[in-house]
Amino acid sequence: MIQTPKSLTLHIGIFGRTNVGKSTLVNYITDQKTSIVSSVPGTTTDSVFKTMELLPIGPVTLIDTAGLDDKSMLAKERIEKTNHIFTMADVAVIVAEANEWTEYEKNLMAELSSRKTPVMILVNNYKNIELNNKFISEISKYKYQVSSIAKGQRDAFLNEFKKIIFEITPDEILNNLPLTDVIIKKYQTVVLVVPIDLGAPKGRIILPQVQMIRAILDINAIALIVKDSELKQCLDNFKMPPDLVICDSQVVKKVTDIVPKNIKVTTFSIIFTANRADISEMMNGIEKIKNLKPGDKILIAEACTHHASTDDIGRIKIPNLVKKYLGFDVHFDVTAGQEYPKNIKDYALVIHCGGCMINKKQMVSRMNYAVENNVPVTNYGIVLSFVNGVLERVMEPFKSLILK
Ligand SMILES: Nc1nc2c(ncn2[C@@H]2O[C@H](COP(=O)(O)OP(=O)(O)OP(=O)(O)O)[C@@H](O)[C@H]2O)c(=O)[nH]1
Ligand code: SF4
Ligand SMILES: [Mg+2]
Repeated sequence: MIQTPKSLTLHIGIFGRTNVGKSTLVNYITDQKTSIVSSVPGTTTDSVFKTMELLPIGPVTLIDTAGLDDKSMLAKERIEKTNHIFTMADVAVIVAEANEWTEYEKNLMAELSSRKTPVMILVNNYKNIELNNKFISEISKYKYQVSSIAKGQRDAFLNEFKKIIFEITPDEILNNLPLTDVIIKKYQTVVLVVPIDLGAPKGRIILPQVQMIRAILDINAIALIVKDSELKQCLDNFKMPPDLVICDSQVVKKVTDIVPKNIKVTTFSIIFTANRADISEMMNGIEKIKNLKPGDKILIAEACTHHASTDDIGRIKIPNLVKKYLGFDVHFDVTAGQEYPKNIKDYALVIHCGGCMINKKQMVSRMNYAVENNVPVTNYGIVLSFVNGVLERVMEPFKSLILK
């Protein structure tokens, strides 16, 4: 469990008015003092993330948020932080008081339903008020009433809580495999090309590659891992050609040159993006590259922060290759971390990383946000393949997903 990447856990957002008992509930579920509890409204300021195993669902991340009903200046910052959690919650729990369904809860429901986030309502029953079932039945059939300090009831509560969360979680989230059902079939052979250059982390293989190996094993296919320097020798040794070669985007040109035309090739980054975002939209972003003008601003968006190397893909390689392709200068900004800059409309294009550190919901939210602001989005792997003249070939395994 400790090893399961957070991006692959079900994200459960806990929302509700200040002082309604959200943090108490999180502590009750985790059986730990995960969040600070107090009778002062607005105690939780930064969202608190707690990952735990919740069988049969599997690993989940509980997100205790700050209430949004405080009108103070300080509350503004908290509200922004909680709004950010809407973008990543796969399912939501609204903690409410018995028989209190105010404008606040109604707005919360509207926000969550606009994001298609399934909701469970948890009524805090510590005042022992008999629940007027009617008011909540009209809103959701998924509800439960609990006093989150009643120790003797924790097991019964957890069983019911897990049952409801399991029921409301969409299947595609519960069985989220990196598109292996579209591009790889049972018993097929896949060669993974993993360059071990100076930029590679010492002593380990990076997360998207590890996740891909696991996904291939999960569908009973065969994974063979090789560096780009040994790829030709590896392919020459096959009696039957492999069904697919997946490579790091940075060696896509070299790999497509080596791999015979009858063998399909794509990149890790494209598989992850296709699994987590609208690949047709990403292809529209490529159309935009063709029409960029001198001086246009491009946003390189990375979903996590890391120390950039001297030949960093987002800061150095992609900007240089795009400028070379265009034959004139354009301006690149980099944003790293979970939020976009406020002036997103100033950009002609967003080039997004594979987003391996964020969940699918967040990746989709980030894409939608740019598109809603009329800024086309594309992806690292797609851009690198495009400027290297091999886009058509690496997109071939996904053609059933691309809308013309
Ligand atoms: N007696 C009793 N008190 C509870 C229960 N749930 C919450 N409380 C109390 O209600 C107060 C607020 O609880 P919190 O869990 O801090 O509420 P919150 O929703 O996280 O509040 P903010 O972080 O301010 O948004 C605390 O004093 C809790 O001890 C309960 O089931 N029984
Ligand atoms: S920058 Fe993006 S692709 Fe790279 S590690 Fe972070 S989230 Fe993953
Ligand atoms: Mg709290």
